[in-house]
Amino acid sequence: MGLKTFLIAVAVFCMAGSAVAAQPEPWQITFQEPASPVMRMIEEFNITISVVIILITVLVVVLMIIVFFRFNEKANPVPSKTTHNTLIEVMWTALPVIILALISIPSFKLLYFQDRHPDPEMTLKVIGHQWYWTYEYPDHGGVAFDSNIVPDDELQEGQPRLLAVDNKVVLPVDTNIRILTTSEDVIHNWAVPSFGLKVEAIPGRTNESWVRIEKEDTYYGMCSELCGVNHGFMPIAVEAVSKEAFALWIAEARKKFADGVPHPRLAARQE
Ligand SMILES: [Cu+2]
Repeated sequence: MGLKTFLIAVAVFCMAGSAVAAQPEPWQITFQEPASPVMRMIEEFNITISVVIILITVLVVVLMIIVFFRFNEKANPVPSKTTHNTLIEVMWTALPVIILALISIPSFKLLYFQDRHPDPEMTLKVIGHQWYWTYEYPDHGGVAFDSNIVPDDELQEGQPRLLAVDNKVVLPVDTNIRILTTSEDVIHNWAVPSFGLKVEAIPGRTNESWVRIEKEDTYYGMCSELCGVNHGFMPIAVEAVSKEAFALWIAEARKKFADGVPHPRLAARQE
């Protein structure tokens, strides 16, 4: 294979990972296409870290090659008796510390950016169960529903196996959405790669994160905390739609899931 053919093959391979958003692809090696500011920042951070890793690896390999050739028995029959070199020892202690300190700056920036949004426009509450998810829209009349996997024998055209669900979470694009997660049995984890979200759902505790979806699409994710035998069968499907389409959907959902009456749990809270 010529160099040109090889480079084209590599390019096609890399593009295959990013051509389709929102769900894993066969032979994918990179992240799914980012669809939120947080995931964009994670991707940038990943590039920064990769550059640091590559530079350090190259430096160490070059030093080792120099040692192999200059200080082997043949090239250097009478070895030096040197045991200490203060300057080098200070350098190999201080440099890694400085590199780590520098990495911590973008790292903490990202950590606080993804932690929570100061001014969310709406809230989605996610409740983990063995083995399905419940979604609540507390500021939209308490719409609440369960979301179960579509079993293999009921899959319809275009529904991805092990990822499709009966009731997708519908969310508006270009909206700062607070995500609250909790669980009613064991620890689950609500993870959607394109959003850069991986939030623990812990019984007796509410965790917070946020998302701002940038593009209309269907986004898939999975429970990412070992939670029992059907851990692999509680996928997440988020349908991101325009704000207008979301308003229509939520009006329908209020009839379909709650008959216009708030979910019992929410009704109790509002009293
Ligand atoms: Cu789970």
